[in-house]
Parts: sequence; structure tokens; C-alpha cells
Amino acid sequence: MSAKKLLVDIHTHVYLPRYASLLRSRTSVPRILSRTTPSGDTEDRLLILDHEPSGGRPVGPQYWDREEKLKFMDKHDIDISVVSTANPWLDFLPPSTAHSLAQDLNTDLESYCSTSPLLPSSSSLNRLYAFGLLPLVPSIPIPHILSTISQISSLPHLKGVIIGTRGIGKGLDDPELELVWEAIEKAGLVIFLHPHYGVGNGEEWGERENGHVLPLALGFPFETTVAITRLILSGILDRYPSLHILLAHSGGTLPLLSSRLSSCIDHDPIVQHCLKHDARWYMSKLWFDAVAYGSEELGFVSDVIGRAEAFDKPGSSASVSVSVGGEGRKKGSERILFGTDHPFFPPLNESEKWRSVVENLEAIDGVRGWDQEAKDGVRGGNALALFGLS
Ligand code: 5CU
Repeated sequence: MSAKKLLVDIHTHVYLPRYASLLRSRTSVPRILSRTTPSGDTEDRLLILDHEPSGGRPVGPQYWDREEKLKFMDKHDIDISVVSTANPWLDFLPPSTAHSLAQDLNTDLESYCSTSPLLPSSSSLNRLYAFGLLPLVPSIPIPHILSTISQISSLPHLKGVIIGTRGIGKGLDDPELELVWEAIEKAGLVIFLHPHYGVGNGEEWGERENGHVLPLALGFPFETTVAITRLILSGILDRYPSLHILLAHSGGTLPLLSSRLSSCIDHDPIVQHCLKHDARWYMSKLWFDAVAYGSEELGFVSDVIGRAEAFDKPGSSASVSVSVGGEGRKKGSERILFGTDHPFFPPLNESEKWRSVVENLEAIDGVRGWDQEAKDGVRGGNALALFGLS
């Protein structure tokens, strides 16, 4: 089997048993709550978001049991998954607990992956790899983060780190994090930037009951957009050009707003000369998951990435266009990677393939201007390259 044809899921979550036990032991969000159903059974409910509908939502072995992950992968013909702990990671813990739990969970993740089946077509690739966890919480001593980066880079199945948007409390442009970026770059770990909090204080969603839709569909991607924009504006990608940052949910709204961002920078006397490149150029330095559910959206993201290198100077006014089906779109596809968001968004009928997965696969298949090579790349080849899995 050609490596390019593998289907690799890079956005797929777990709460390993150690983490699930912690959630069970808690009396405030985030937590797992056991309750008795009207028929007398006991069921677990997950409460992780601030505005979670009361009672939370069902949570079960698909979050912590490796067999369930593998069954899900088999059902959807996924060859390899790069799993990550789901939000809110260690954000809510005091520094010493966050530090020791990060280390323990990283060891757990390594064993979860290293003892997973080998790919039938390979004598060396397992079916599971992972992003490790960093103890990114307020007041943590930076050396504790650095030692965890060293730990992760010593664990062969951990290929990166998943991080939220708050850093150690002040966001990702916090100068305190400078050594952290340096160490991650040096270790060659991929950073998976993922939201949890949404934006604002929730009032913007109004009083009408819309379930989870507004915070998840809009709040999550807006949060990622703000976080990566702050990181770009702080010059981190200029100082650490080999950082590999993968953005959840196709980069939120950043691709759509990158030209507006560029124009705002050009017209702002404080920021105008801060960056080495036009804001649009940085799109060519990032990676984007393909959890967008639509072909047109994926095509657009690849257009934005594909034209980015033409904007190589700050204030560049070059008018660069990428025609649908043009080489730029195909080039942009090289930074887009398939993901499922499993075990979130389960179908109502358990025996079916998951609609959320099928939609994302169909979206990849339907992008105009991506030839088979580009689609195979997004389905798996780009992930194998990014994570060095060959
Ligand atoms: O449905 C949700 O709340 C989530 C979540 O919390 N994290 C995620 O990655 N996807 C969906």
C-alpha cells in the first residue's frame, strides 16, 4: 500500500482513564457526573463548558477505551490516529498538580500508542500516535514546562503538544512563554492549537435557547482566530520560523480575515513595523485541520495558503489571485489535514458511520481544483510528512 493513500486522523480526542477519574472526583465543572436515568440505569454525563446545558451530555468508553477508538477507526477506514487529550486539558488545576499530571498522562499516552496494533502494511508504524500535554497554568514555573517538553520529546509516539489559547494565563503572546516556543521549536514538536473557552462572556449569544450551537460553531473558531492572531502579532513566527503550528477547525476565521488583518496592521502606527512579513504571508507557515465540513471552505483555505508566499514583505500590496483549480490551490492543500473531532459529534444511531466524519471526507473529495494527489495528501500524506511518520 502506498503511504500516500493512508487515511490519518489528526483531530481525535481522548480522556484517558487517569483524566476521567480526575473528572469524576470533581464537584464543579469540568467534571463527569453519574446519574440515575428514569429507567433506573446509571449513566455518566460530561460537563466541560461554562454554559453547558444543565445535566451535561452523555460520555462513555469512546472517550477512554482504546478498543472503542480502534473500532471507530475501523468503521471509518482510518489507518492512523494522532490522538489528543480533549479540552480543557489541565487548565483548571494548581501548578504542582498540573505538572505531575502532565507527566503521568504523557506516559499513559505513550503506552496507549506504543502498545497499539501495527499498521497491517507496515512493520514499524503503529495505528496510534499522540499529542502530549503541557502544564500550561497560571504561576507554573517555566522550567516545569520545559522539563515536560523534554519528557515529550523523549517519548517516541508523542509527536507534538496540544495547547489551549490562554498560555499560562495571559494568552499566547505572553513574553514569559518565549523559552517555551524556543524549546518546542528545538524539539521539533507540532503544536496543535485548540479552543475551549469561546470568546466574550457568553452574553453575546443572547437569551434565546440555541443549545450548544453558538459557542461551538462560532465561539470556538473565533477563540482560535484571536489566539493565533495575537501570536503572529507578537512576532513569534518571525523569531521561531520553524515552529509547526496546526490550527483546529481549519484556522477558525483567520483565512477569511487575513487580508483585513494585513490592512489593519498597515494602518496602525503601533504595529505597522512589528512584523517581518505581511500578515497574509504567515498563512503559508501554518497548518490547518480539515474539520470544516464543506468543500468550498476547504478550497478557500487552500487558496489563502496557496497565495500567501507572494506576500513576503510587510505592506505588500501585490494583488495575487489563485484561480480555482490553479496550482496555488493545490499547493495550499499541502498544509491541510483530515480530522474527525471524535468522540464529539456522535450520530444518534450508533450503527451508522458518523455523519461528521463522512461529511469531512466528502468535503475533501469535492474540492474543485484538488487533484487525486492533493486529496490523498489531505486525507493522510500531509500528516505523515508533518509528523515524520514514514
Ligand atoms: O462539543 C464540544 O464541546 C466539543 C469540545 O468540547 N471539544 C471539541 O474538540 N469538540 C467539541
